[in-house]
Amino acid sequence: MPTLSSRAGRATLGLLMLTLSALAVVVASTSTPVRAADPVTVLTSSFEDGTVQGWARRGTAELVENSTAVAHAGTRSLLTSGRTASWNGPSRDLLTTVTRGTRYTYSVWARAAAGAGTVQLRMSVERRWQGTANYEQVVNSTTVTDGGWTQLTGGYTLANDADFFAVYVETVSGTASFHIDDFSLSYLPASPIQTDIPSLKSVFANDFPIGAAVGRPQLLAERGQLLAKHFNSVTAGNAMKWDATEPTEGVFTYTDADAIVAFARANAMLVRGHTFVWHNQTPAWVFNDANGQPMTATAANKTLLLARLEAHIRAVGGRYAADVSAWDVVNEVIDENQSDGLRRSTWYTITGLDYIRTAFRVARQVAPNAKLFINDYNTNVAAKRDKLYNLVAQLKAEGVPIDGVGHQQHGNISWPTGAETDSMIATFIPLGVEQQITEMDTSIYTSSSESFTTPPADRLTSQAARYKAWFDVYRKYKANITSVTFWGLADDETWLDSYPVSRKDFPLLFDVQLQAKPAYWAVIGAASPTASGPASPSASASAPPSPSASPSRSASPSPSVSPSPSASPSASVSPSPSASASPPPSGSGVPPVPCRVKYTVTNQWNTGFQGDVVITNSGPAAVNGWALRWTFANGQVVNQSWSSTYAQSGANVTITNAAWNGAIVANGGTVSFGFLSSWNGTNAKPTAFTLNGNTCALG
Ligand code: 9MR
Repeated sequence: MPTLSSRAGRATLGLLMLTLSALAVVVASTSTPVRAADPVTVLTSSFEDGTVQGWARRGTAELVENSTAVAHAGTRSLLTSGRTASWNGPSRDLLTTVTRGTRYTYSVWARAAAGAGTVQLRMSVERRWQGTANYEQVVNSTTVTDGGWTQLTGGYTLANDADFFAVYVETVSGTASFHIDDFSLSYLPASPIQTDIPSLKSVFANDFPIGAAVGRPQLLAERGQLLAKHFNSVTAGNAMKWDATEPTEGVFTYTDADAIVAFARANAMLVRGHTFVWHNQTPAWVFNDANGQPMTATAANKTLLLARLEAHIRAVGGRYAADVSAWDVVNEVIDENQSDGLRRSTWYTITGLDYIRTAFRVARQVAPNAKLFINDYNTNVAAKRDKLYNLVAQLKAEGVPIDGVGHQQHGNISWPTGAETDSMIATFIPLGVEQQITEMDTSIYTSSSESFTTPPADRLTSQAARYKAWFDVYRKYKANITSVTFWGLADDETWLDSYPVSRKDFPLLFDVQLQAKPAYWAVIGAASPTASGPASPSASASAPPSPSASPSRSASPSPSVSPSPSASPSASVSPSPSASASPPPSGSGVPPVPCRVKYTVTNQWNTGFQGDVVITNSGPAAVNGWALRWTFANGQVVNQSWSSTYAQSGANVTITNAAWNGAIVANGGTVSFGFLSSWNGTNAKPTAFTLNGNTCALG
């Protein structure tokens, strides 16, 4: 693999081709705002010198030659003709050009040869390791004509071991001749991740694990650091699916899944398994009958298909039985447009409901420690939600071992609302199942006709508000929600770049350079430190100053849920009924200690810190509405809190409950909240706390 210095040398040579300024964005950390570097081009092929510049044919028959017939720029291009297979086309060896773990942008201009009309082209890579080849697409099917040039652009990270690596251009079908020109390969130099911001997993430590769906690229270099810093759960985005694990019957491949599980082990992360049964990404052989023909609905085929399903789950589920804490056993089986609510997949048409029953039964046997989920999208849509509810109720009544419902939560900047998300969760509570948010992201688009190469500031502000509305609901229902997972790590790589149309999308909490976005600050309950910059929430956003900004009491944040008057006592609330209902133990002579407070500094950086507080009601009466008070010794000033409302007068801090957590059940019930505060010099923990006027025990 090339060293950094050799890469820098090539970079200098390639600086003429800087065409990706659209990806250069302003980023910031809490301490030092940094400007993203410009992209660096490591290879270009213009063909203007009359040679093929290292390009060669993939097959044995086609002709790859320098051509003066047409040119994208200058007078020459590369023509490929005489092709005998769709996958044979011009190829360029890149093994010593790319660095493993770096995401490159691949760009090439293409044009069908004169008289070839319209063809579909795509750009792919072939990587090999010890004799095994893998093929992946960098740019999906793109329409190209003989009347002009079309650009194919996409991103790819070589993350696996490779002893051969090449890019090539191919037709989707047919053997038309075509030209390519002005190929370029470039990358954005990595920015260091922000190490001085609160980690998501610590902010939500008392609520639920926070996860990200990843592939191998997300385990490496800065992306691996970002993953390990913020997340304590991981989902394999593709690596545990059927096409990845059993591409051929009985032949199992675990290379990428093993790498993800090893990373999770090394970093003490939970693993969500995704997924045993889906109608997509399932190899064709699964649905072929004993004669290799597509199955029809016969008893023999049903037996065969269920046997394959069982064998698959035994192998994959068994391999990861010690590692996977939750499996998406079946994925996307609901179709709300069917009267019975069941998707008419091949699984369904051959086996009816039995594929679901079999999958859960076998999964329980081979992975007895994993929680078993049914996972779906649009579960916030009432019609779909209710069909899913009915199916889960039926399966549970039958004794099918189903533990939970997974809500994918693929949304956009205006949908679904907090209220829709709230009723999505509330609906399933009576079933007594766990609920997990499994694939969350928030597209910046609300229609397929929009396209931005950099995300407009107002979209990022709306996105932040959308995420905040959802997280308010998740926190409210934290007793029912056992995991919250994003479908991706950062905006540099998202499935939404190619769905529903090809365009760049920016749906996650970290930007293309892995820096925290306004959505990140909204989710953790603080304002973006880039508040005056181009990609920040508006100044009127209901958010407090950043952890590094000087605190301003007037910029008091709204808590994650506006407290309702009935459940939110004022800071000057007098002792709660629980105090009077809790007489001192007779004869002890010791004042009652009806509460216990655990105060933890979970993160501390140069000027700020994050505190998490757990209050335990150790008295015999329920608390209904609470105010916790302490005094800071070193001038600390609270500037944000969540799951609560804060007020501070001098050194005296008063935290009151949010609308939804005013009740603390008797004899050991707990509530928790978090806050951000400034500090300077010394940050001693408070030594005394009162709850509704009663002194609490510590720890
Ligand atoms: O993120 C996955 C993407 O890389 C695949 O190309 C895609 C196609 O099948 O599947 C994506 O993941 C899907 C997940 O497995 C199920 N819910 C929808 C997700 C986004 O399409």
